[in-house]
Amino acid sequence: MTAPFCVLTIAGSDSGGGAGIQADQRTIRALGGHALTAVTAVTAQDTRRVASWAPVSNALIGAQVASALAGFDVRAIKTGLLPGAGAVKAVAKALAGSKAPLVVDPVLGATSGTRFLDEAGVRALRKFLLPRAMLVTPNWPEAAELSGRAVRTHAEAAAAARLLAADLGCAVLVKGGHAPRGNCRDCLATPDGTLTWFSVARVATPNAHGTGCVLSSALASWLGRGASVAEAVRSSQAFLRRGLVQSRRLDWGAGRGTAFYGTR
Ligand code: PXL
Repeated sequence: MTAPFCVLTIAGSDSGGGAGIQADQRTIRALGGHALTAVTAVTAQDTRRVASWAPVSNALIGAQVASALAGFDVRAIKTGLLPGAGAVKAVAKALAGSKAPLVVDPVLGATSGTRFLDEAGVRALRKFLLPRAMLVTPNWPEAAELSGRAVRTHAEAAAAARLLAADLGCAVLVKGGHAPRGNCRDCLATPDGTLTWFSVARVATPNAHGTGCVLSSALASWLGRGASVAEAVRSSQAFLRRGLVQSRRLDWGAGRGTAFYGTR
């Protein structure tokens, strides 16, 4: 008898199955784990836009996390969409008793435009959740908002990563997918000031919905198995790239299809 390898995702539901909880569940399963889920919000969306969404109550978010931690051997945790400062605080409080590695994907909004976390929420994230994280994974716009500095070049991404890592006391991976061209270059900064670049050939695809969700779930899965942060980044970047290659020819009509369809 072997125990299932449980990874908890605390994130929003994407009714289109592309990003959020659904992408997390596919990713965690593909990497051999069992996904426990704490749903933080429900979105109604297709490949083009978020038509409507609503937060789950802070109490129910906290209760889902508490049940996961009380009833299962949670080996790693990731957070994605958190719908406000109250949700951030509820999650931080519920996680207080757990020592499992935590990956925070600081989702501020959807690429299609909808904003999920307001400014008070960002402040709460910085204050209550990021100090507990092992790794935080902002993209360029998120790194800019978290650091209060412009991030429009790889040099600025590196500066923001360094600043945030020192400030927050956790590892910071500033993802390079928003760069206008060239390889996808992700920049990892650790609190001691070390900077490491992880570069991978960019995949030209319309199907890039949920890339951040897949990456952070893969990172949590690897960290839960004892990988170092650098090893987890290397493996997760490669995993995401394979997913993008495999899903690139799928025709979802207009809009953006899922980054990880779940094939091998
Ligand atoms: O990729 C950001 C994101 C996270 N979580 C949910 C989303 C999205 C983007 O649309 O819908 C539920």
